[in-house]
Amino acid sequence: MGIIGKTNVGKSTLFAALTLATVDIANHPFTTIKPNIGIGYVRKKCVHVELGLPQCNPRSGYCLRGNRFIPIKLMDVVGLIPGASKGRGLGNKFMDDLRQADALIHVVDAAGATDPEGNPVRPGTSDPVEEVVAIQKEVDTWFYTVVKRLWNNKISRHLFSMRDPLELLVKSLSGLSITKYHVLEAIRKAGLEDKRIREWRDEDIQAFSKALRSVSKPIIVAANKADLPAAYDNIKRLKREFGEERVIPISALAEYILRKAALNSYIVYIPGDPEFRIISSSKLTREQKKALELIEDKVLKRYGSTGVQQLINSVVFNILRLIVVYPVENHNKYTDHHGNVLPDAYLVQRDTTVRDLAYMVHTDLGNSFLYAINAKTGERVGENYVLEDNDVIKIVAAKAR
Ligand SMILES: Nc1nc2c(ncn2[C@@H]2O[C@H](COP(=O)(O)OP(=O)(O)OP(=O)(O)O)[C@@H](O)[C@H]2O)c(=O)[nH]1
Ligand SMILES: [Mg+2]
Repeated sequence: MGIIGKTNVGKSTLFAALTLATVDIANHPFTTIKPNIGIGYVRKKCVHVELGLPQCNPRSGYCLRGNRFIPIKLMDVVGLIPGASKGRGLGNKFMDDLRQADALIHVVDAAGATDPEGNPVRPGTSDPVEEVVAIQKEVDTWFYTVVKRLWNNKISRHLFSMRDPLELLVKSLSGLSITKYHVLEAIRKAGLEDKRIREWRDEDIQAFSKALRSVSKPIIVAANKADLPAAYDNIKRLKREFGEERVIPISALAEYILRKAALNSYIVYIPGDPEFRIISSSKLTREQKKALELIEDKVLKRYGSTGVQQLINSVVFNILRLIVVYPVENHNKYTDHHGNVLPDAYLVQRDTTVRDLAYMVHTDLGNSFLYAINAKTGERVGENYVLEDNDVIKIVAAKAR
């Protein structure tokens, strides 16, 4: 996931809240000058609860009170200003870093406390709806520039000699984490199914890249600074304008403070929870107590959470529509050969087959695949079995020679 947005809106604060990494945060434009890369977690009820097991032993991520936290890669990039796609600000740099992203989190200043160039202004001054439109226009322009460049340098040259222009298109775009599915969807969305690729004109390429951006790098809006009263009405407007499920109100700062406080054992807080508990009030300074009270009052009571975990979950489960599957080696005990219970949780696409899963675990396992066992039912399943959410799977392969 890429974290994008105007400069000085809280992208790095969100990144730090999600990864607990130490990064530069400051109230002025262009604090971040190089991308930050880290690991955050999506939260899901762990299948060990459903299986009636006391606990699990994740190899990566962790499990807290029945909630499995599964790792995802995050990138916080430099901020944008109008004209970024033409090189204003640090625009050009931003663009290249996001090639690998499967989805984009667009952080906006929902309190309108920064101008279009990212300078601090009185909350309520700027319009976050305009900010969303302006920044997403920059992203689409960048995408078009990249596609057009590929078209001129790679695609157009071979378009007439290639038997299958679609394959050429898919291959040329693969560096942007784009699949054949994305390309076909974009062609459909742009209404270009009946037009031969060889005959596409510039406006067709433009419509195609706009559609391609939206299917291959879907954007969710993180309406940040939701703790400030100036954000309340703006959040309603953002939801009305861009859709209820595409706009998630968050307070990155509140989440950051809660996660840090939990790390220092001042409070008990599980990311995504509607509340926290103070462990020992005497350890806290007056300022710290005040900050926690404010978070409780202005954020948790109002929105039901800081919104940060909901944001990540929304991207993974509502937008990318991924499911979670657990490969195991012992299907009776749900363990690997060391006895670790449910050691791995994989986020996979909905149409993934058990054979695809075998390849994800290890190429050899994919190559020598014989059959699999659905650990919950004890049934044997063949290579074309399509995985379901929360499946626990043992893969049986031919012995290595
Ligand atoms: N009130 C409030 N302020 C926030 C919140 N999140 C971030 N901020 C403040 O916004 C300012 C900018 O935060 P950064 O995280 O550095 O913003 P950025 O988008 O990474 O900025 P650049 O890297 O400069 O583009 C800081 O003063 C933060 O404390 C929030 O949820 N609420
Ligand atoms: Mg930053």
